[in-house]
Amino acid sequence: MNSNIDYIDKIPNNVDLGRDRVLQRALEHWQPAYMGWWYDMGPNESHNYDVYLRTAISVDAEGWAVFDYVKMPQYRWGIFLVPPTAGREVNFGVNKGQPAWQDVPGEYRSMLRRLIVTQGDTEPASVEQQKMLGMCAPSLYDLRNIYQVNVEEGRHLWAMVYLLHRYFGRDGREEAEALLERRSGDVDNPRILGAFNEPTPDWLAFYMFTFFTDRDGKFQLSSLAESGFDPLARTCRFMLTEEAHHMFVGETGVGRIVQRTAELMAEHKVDDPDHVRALGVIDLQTVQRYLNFHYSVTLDLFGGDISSNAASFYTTGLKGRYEETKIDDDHALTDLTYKVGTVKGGRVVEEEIPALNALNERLRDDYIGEVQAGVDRWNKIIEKNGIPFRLRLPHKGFHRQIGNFAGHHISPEGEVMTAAAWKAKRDEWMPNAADYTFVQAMMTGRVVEPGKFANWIAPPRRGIHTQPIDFEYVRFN
Ligand code: BYC
Repeated sequence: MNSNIDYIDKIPNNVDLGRDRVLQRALEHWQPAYMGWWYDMGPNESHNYDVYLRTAISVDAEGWAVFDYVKMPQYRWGIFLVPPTAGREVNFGVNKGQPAWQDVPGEYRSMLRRLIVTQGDTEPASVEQQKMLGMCAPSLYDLRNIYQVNVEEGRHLWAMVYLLHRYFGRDGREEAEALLERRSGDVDNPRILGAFNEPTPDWLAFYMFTFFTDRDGKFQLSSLAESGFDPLARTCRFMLTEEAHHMFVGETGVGRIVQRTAELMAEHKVDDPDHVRALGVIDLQTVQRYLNFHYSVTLDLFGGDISSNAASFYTTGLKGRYEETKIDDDHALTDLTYKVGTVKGGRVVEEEIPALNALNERLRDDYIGEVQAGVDRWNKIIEKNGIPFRLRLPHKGFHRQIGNFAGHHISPEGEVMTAAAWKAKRDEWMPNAADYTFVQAMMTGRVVEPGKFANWIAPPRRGIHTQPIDFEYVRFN
């Protein structure tokens, strides 16, 4: 890591890294620490495998997704920003109409750094959460997909570290180091946001995570892609191109589990969950409980329903709304209101609050719309097999730890309950110890024969990047 040639070869980039001495020096320290973190916390026992991965080597159509066998420690984690838009402006808040900032506006420095650090912290966290799952992958296709997700989360960490190193000097470097020191679930030094400290103990949890939680990533990155701080906006735009595959893995993963279960239920004419489990597949009630859990912890990731932080991020021009520039209003939100849910007199009611303070809630609502469409697609699979069961999203207030609903006990139907009544129902609504034991017992070994799939999941409709489903996506050496 000490010649210019190495940088250009090993770190594909479009930020002129070969000539940026300051950035080079910062990376000289950070890159070995990153590799140390990858060897420790990256996918277990995977370092010598050849994995059929896509690597971004440039931002154009030919370069952003190059497929080949790669050993993951040799993956070329690169630094890419979408090309600048000439004349781009700050598009919202009190600075609307100013030229977009190419440097950090001094008065917003700490707020901006905090946003970047919070975003950056989620990326290695998810790799840590998924560390052990390769050991029980249902197929080579799925194994390759989780590794793809993992290396790209690694690259997303690089994207945020680039911003910290390039624009925040010494404290940026310190924050970049701390990103490699926190650990998902650690009691003393946990990851910043709640969901990123929850275990991802099995593949159903992994697919739920990539469907629900990676989609929070999509909505947060989309809001940051509106930022008046142009380097952040351009970085996040490029990250979004990669995020799409992660959500695809989640949606099709849950979809394939649901499909396999529904097919066997129809074939054997059973609907009792115990009978379904006896067929070696995951009953739909358990799928629903996992859904309830992952949906609710992900809703928390959007922050409080009423947030002065969110108002400041917006007013300053640092973080916009989802598709900000497509919205037809004043982009200042001064006199507008927005409805948020809250608990009053033992019931969930809605109240109007200033739209500026409701930006987290608004983004959460945008997210919920997209999630509902995915659940509808899962239900189509069940319906097609003639099974009357339907998956559904629980009430927004169900099992919340952040915001207006935190501290209340709300059923999936939206009924406010006593703590004792809620707790008595908890194991019907959320994955319980027996569910985890059952699901994990099903996922003890790894399926390694090309084209073979574990009994509990249907094969995908097609392979990756025009390869057949029975392609050798991972070679174990
Ligand atoms: N857990 O004003 P409030 C992704 C804290 S996922 C713990 O309501 P704010 C990915 C909050 O920090 C996308 N703490 O919230 C997915 C604040 O603390 P301080 C990640 C929480 O600030 C899968 C206090 O509570 N990106 O990319 O408006 C795989 C009051 O909060 C939580 C981002 O999140 C929580 N859930 O909004 C890989 C974007 N929620 O200041 C990757 C950047 C809130 O009192 N982050 N708190 O110490 C943000 O925009 C904001 O920080 C948040 C919170 C939306 C997260």
